Amino acid sequence: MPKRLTVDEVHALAKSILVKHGCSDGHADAVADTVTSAERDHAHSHGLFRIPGYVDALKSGSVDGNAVPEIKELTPAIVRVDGKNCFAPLALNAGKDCLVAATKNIGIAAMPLIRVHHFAALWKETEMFAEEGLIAMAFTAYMPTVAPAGGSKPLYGTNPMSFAWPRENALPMVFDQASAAMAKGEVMLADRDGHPLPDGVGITSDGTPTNDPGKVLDGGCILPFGGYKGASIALMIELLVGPLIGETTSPETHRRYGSVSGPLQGGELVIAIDPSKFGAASTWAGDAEALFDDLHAIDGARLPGARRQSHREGALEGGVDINDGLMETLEALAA
Ligand code: NDP
Ligand code: PYC
Repeated sequence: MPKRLTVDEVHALAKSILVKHGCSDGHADAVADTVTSAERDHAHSHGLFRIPGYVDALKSGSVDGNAVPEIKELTPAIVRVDGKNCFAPLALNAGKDCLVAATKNIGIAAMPLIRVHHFAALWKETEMFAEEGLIAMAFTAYMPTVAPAGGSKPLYGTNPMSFAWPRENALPMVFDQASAAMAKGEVMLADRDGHPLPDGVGITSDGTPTNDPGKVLDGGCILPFGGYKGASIALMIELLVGPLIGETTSPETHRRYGSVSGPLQGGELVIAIDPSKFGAASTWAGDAEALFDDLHAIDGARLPGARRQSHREGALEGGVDINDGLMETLEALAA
């Protein structure tokens, strides 16, 4: 029987491990919030499963668990956060209010984050802006894991993007998807749990299609979602979170920091939009709801994010099950 923890216990466990391994209270709290939200929403590939990687990064010194992120207004619409080698969650929190203020003032604003180590699911990072009434998009890259269209060697990161749309009487609509056919974290969970991958997710080191997650992780690579279309989105994300903001692309991240385990230094970009400033202040929300109603009128269709959000209440009331092996690892890290 897997061990069941309350959401508060998940947070306390994550935070205590991070503090023990060198994180300040603020960083430990911010990462624990991220990990706990993932467990609460059954996004297990980016929940407690990531704690050993966060600890590896602290132990190797690649991440500074005490860094104080620095905010700089590059223009009235561009608020840059320099994480100074910290985990991304506290850097994001540090810049949040400035981005919200700039967006509400100008209508559209962006927050590049540099020198951050990102290891999380991206939906939380747009949902938090939708909770402030803003539309938000977020992007980050990783290290070479995904083959470009036509190739069979890893080049792009699994490069997620998230988009959130605020709603008046419902949770925001949020999608969050890797530009890979499957996030690497999901491939790792399939490997751990002995599940085959669906067709079209991965190839072996010699380019042969495989359903074996172990072979994908051992020198193979993940394919982009939707062939060349997903590959172009992966490329766009590399450009937005690398060259545009003065951070590394996935291949460059690998060249510089590839020998380190856990989350590697890189960039993130958040773009926020104030829907009340685009000329449809009194209609945008209702018109969007009409579209959502049209979608729901189609049998079998649902909004992205709805499955994830549907787990929330149950987890807050009844807790979440933690995989046995993972629990042992976490207890050892906490001891
Ligand atoms: P999925 O393919 O599981 O889901 C992608 C999106 O599609 C979700 O918003 C999901 O909503 C939605 N969706 C799934 N099925 C349907 C459906 N039938 N109808 C409508 N919408 C649907 O996720 P990925 O494997 O692509 O990514 C998993 C996680 O990994 C993400 O949170 C991502 O941020 C994270 N990641 C992080 C990286 C990093 O560098 N930090 C790199 C890559 C990934 P729902 O959840 O409700 O099913
Ligand atoms: O699941 O692909 C992934 C991932 C990369 C970095 C964090 N998560």
